[in-house]
Amino acid sequence: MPLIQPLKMSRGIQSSSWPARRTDRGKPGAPRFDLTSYLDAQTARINQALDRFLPNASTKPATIHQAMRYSLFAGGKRMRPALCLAAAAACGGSDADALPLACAVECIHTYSLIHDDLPAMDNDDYRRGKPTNHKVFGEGIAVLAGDALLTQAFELVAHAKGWARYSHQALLLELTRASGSLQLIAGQVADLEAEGKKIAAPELKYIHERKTSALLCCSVRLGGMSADCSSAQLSALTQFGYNVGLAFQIIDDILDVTQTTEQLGKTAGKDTAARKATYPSIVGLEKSRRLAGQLTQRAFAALKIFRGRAAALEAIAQFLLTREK
Ligand code: GRG
Repeated sequence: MPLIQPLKMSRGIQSSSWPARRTDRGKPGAPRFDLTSYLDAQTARINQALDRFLPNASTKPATIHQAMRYSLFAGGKRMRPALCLAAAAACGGSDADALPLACAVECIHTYSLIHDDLPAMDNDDYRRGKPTNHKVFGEGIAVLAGDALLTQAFELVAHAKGWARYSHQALLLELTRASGSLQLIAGQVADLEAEGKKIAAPELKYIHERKTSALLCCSVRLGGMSADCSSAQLSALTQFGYNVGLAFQIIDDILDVTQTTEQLGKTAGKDTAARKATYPSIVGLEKSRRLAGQLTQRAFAALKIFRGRAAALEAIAQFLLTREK
């Protein structure tokens, strides 16, 4: 039995159910998981920890610390750190132990967005509902703010406890592999090189696996590691994170063509303008939605091993499938 009621996908997700509200879809009779309260509480916890870990805005050189904090606290959804904490909980761990790793992932994610927005990359003026970092601080400082956030992430790993099964070396390898030239950067390179070209679905999947899924997957794996999880639990989290990551990027591509700039807090319609290959452009909107639903079902199936302790992971995956921004 899947942990949450399966979506009806015989003819794709029905338009009346798309997009759904920000709530979970529990089994009939099962206690409802209040995702809104959960995410609000975790976001506050993550923001507090980030604020504590980062040099304050007046620390010399103040410009760089202001620029780092500007993007970090601009109002991101905090999905990667929330997933990290939820994975820790599924494996019997604590928020306190997982927080340095959750914050590390958010620092890497924010760095990637700052650099992605630069004129040399996607050249965007708007992110997280605000002018992009380089628009406020200039290109030089934006490059450095991204570099500093990336470096900060590794310092945060050093603040983690280290566990019997997972040493600091294992944690560092996890983060460096997900964000290095074989994953996050590889995805971005392939994305840049594919611009304006016709590519097929397997190449697009290659990009999504690296550009998006790798860091999402790393987030849940690090959460599990912070709970000294078993290898079976780590494999389950890997399956979950991989599939949620792929679904996340398909939804992101759908939202790019269905939502407005105001709704998204970032420039809508960028993919079409840049002639980027996306699932909607290759297979159409309905099939893209169906694919994202199927990937989310696979993610749910991976959670069976946690026997009811993965309610937060499940609810976040459902929310990511039905989100509107
Ligand atoms: C090293 C020069 C250099 C650049 C690195 C790797 C990289 C640039 C950019 C990749 C960034 C990217 C656009 C990844 C796609 C993943 C994605 C859809 C990000 C948006 O994530 P959300 O929706 O954003 O979680 P918020 O703002 O809510 O955190």
